[in-house]
Amino acid sequence: ADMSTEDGIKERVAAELEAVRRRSLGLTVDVLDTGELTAQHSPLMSPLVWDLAHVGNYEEQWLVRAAAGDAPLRPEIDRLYDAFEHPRADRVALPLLPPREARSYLDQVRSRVLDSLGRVRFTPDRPLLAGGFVYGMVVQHEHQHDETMLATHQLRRGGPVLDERPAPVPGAPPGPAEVLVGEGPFTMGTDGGGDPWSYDNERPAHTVHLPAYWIDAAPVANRAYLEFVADGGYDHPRWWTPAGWEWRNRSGKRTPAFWAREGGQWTRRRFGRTEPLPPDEPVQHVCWYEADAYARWAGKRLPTEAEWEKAARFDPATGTSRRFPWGDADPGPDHANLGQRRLGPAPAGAFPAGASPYGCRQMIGDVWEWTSTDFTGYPGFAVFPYAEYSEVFFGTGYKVLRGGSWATHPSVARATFRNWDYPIRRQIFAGFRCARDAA
Ligand code: AVJ
Ligand code: FE
Repeated sequence: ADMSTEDGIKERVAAELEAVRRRSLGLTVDVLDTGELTAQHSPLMSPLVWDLAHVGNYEEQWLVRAAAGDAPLRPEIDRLYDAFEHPRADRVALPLLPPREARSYLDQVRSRVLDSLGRVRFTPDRPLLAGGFVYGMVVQHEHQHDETMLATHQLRRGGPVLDERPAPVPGAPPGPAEVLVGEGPFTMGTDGGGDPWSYDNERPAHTVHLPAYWIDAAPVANRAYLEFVADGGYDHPRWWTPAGWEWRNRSGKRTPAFWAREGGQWTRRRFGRTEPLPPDEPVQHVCWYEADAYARWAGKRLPTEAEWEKAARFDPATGTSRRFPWGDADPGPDHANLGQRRLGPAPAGAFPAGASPYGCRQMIGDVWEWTSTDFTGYPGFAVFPYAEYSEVFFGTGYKVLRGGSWATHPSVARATFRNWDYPIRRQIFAGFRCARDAA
């Protein structure tokens, strides 16, 4: 689609709305029965049927009501699907729309949206609509919930229901283990120029000066993480922060989530299948405390969020920051493992064509990467269009994750995109890479 014209943006909006809905249905009503859709698979997650109707209600509030100015369709269910009204663990007890009703609510909302799309004007004097922003916001919202629903699938008991779809991984000559990022300034964040659908928390673009540092060229793989486990990494408080050690004692965890030791072999459970632990894959399902402890054991540390972003997108030859590590072009299959093309990460060190100017691979896709930074607003941050997306989470104990995972759709994976979670969380598709001071 030609994103320089209003019609071009609308064409892309319609295609993206259609594609994300196909994905949502493929994770819910297409593959699970009513019992599974309404069950609570984990206290950490919503019943899948809540996510499904929630994305429809969000679409109604932002596209039917706010963008088109049309009358509400089902205002009486707004509170049921308000994430701040009911914690995830309580949602199973709510009078939720049953799957069939949720499905038809989604269809009703969507047909209203498509009916009004032609008459809504993307005028620059309405910031919500300029460049089709609010439509992009709704597409990204549903894709983010789809990744959350995949985490629910991973936690669910029972046999596999998701197709394997193993996408080929381009061959990769081995590269250096670490790269050196020289001292100096770079542009962090965006003003939305190249990415009109970027979120408020990615803005504004601002200059950050960093001392020189080394950063791993690839995410930490299971093989290396196993050495930490075998070396008694979980048994020595010296590798852990006090809060991390407390988490280790309280939780009783001694490996990443979904790992097991069976007959002298390490296995992991993945979407209803148990398989040998693949040594070359980036480690997944570790919490921030585990990532931080591993890094200390390895004589390193987690990168700051700014160090992560500079290594991912700054080009020292031109002095500019890119949209993606490989340049400004949208992600292709040779750049990154994104969008649930596989049901897991590709081997660490893959995707040389997606490397950043400094030579870091897999900064986008495969696994979310924990950084050492707390989630806060950039200097000059302004809420847009609502505080409950980002601002209410600033400074309340969340750590920033970067880069997206194999489950993240390309529309939500860019070098400025910021994710956040509590340092104890392990159900998300997160791993990490390490850094160290150059001095
Ligand atoms: C940005 C992934 C932390 O899932 O809580 C979904 C995204 N915001 N609905 C979340 C989001 C509102 C958010 N994360
Ligand atoms: Fe949401």
